[in-house]
Amino acid sequence: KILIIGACGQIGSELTFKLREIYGGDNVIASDIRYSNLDVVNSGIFEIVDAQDYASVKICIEKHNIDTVYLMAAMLSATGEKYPMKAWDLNMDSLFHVLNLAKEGFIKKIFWPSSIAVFGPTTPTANTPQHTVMEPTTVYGITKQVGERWCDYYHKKYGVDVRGIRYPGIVSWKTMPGGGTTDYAVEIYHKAITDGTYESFLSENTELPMMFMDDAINATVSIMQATSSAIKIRSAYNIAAMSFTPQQLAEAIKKHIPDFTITYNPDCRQQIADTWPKSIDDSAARKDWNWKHNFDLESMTNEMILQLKKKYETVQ
Ligand code: VAH
Repeated sequence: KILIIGACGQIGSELTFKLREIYGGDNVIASDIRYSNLDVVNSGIFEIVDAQDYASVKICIEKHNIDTVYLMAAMLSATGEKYPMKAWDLNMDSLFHVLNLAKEGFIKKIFWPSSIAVFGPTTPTANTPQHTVMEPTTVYGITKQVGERWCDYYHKKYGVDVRGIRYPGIVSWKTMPGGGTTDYAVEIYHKAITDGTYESFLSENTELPMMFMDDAINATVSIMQATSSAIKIRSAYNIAAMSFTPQQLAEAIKKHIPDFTITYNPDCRQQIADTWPKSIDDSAARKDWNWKHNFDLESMTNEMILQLKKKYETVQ
């Protein structure tokens, strides 16, 4: 049985629906610290689990006979800068509880999300390699870098079958992201439809690696379905689909909404974005477990506009 911790979040919610589709609703238990996404809560088995509380996690694992855990709970980059110690405690306590439960034999397989936030201002920004200098300057990036080291350590020392992916910015329409630096790339689509204009908190030429949610979910499912011997890297794999700037994204939206306008008012998140890569080399993932993306900026924008127009029409 599968447990998703952080099932109400941007990735966790779509992962829940996808895993229920693949493995059957009764085999997938969704959990979060509160009932913050009623679509997830009301569409299958749901438990309140506090990822920072070892007993809370262990009780759920024993109650539902869980053998696989997707740990999707974390505090993201922007919020993490506001509450550094909370970000450290949440992101690290939750990882240690799940790694230790696996070490003690209660869990067989773990998915743990890393991020391009592990890279910092001294990392080569173009086609950033799988193995390179990583001096992250955000608390979130530090938790992801050290989390990768612990995952690799628990695999080598205790044989824990943990697998990870360095997600780029993720664009989705079903659930809003929370507290990220790349959230502009989701907000802009909503505002383009509801207001016809968007004030970007990143400057027009801020190029970042991005990915449509469907590709991110497919990557997550496929790395977990790969045979253990195929997973050569137990920290976390680079994956990539596209890179774009707010200006390029606005141009893609204008093809659907010609009168859409964008303005720029960079805030504190600009300093975070400036430390991250512009593009990512994901050849290791493509080689080891046949990763490939399907969506580019145009096809993602087609899908986002189509789905959000439907979503807002039903609301009005
Ligand atoms: C964030 N969406 O903005 C996350 C992600 C690469 C960005 O880690 O913090």
